[in-house]
Amino acid sequence: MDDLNTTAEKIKTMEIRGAGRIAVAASAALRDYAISLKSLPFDEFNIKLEEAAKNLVDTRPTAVSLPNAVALTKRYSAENVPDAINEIVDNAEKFIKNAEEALGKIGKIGAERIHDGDVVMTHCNSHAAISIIKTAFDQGKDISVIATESRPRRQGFITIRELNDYGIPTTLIVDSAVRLTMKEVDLVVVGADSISVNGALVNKIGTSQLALAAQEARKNLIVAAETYKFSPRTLLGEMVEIEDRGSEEVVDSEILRELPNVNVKNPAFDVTPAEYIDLIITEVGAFPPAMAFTIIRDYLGLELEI
Ligand code: RI2
Repeated sequence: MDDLNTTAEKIKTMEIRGAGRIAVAASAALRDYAISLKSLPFDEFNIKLEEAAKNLVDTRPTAVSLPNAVALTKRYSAENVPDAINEIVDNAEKFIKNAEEALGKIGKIGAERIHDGDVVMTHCNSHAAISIIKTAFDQGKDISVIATESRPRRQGFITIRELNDYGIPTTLIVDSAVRLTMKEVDLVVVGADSISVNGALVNKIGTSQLALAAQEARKNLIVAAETYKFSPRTLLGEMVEIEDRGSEEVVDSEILRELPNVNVKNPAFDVTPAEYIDLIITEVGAFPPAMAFTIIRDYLGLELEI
């Protein structure tokens, strides 16, 4: 279970992060773990695999890409270990290939929404959102980006480095400058950790602030999300859990020790209601958020459980 535990730990500590990358890493880890169980009797194999799946899913609660990837990878109908392993390996290869191809497709579809001369605002670090921005740039459009810092972990720095290296003119702002800066923006593009059946978006804390400011300034907000970022469990009434992370991400523990009456709250995600979202760009097309149920039914299946 060593490699699996290592991957689980890297997801927990955010060494592996980003809803898409977490999903791909979990699928690969489960595949390799299943292969390592090849000499076990079938009933033991089943138990170990369930434990491993739970171990991965429990690392971070919010990005539904993680339980979706695990559920899609560990599905098998075989009743013996070698055949079950073959199915799991096939599932993982398929999931990882689709996830990689999805980014290119999302880029192509989403880039249609970016026009020559546009200023695009983005938040945090989303590979799907960046794929749209890079594709528009590759098409020769003269665009620039405003990227938020994304406190507390400042994933905005990953974004600005990536855009810089690609040659895209980029301006970094602190999160609290979003509303003031919105008047310069033509389009907001963000990623997704989860999308629920009512079309609400769960994404990095502060996303809903971009959405509010965009709506006030009459600018469109589009979401870049692979179909596996939609949450089938929200069909059963389940709410997406918002991850609370440690206070040390926000303020130095030394400082906090001197402030016994101060409590720090560090929610990592927030919810943007569907009415603030213009379109969700997936690898199978651009949909209004009201079509979330259709995407869950047609591309994930209603019985997806872990
Ligand atoms: P991609 C990230 O979460 C951000 O919230 C980002 O918008 C989302 O995952 C999707 O990222 P975190 O892992 O899958 O930084 O598009 O907490 O890369």
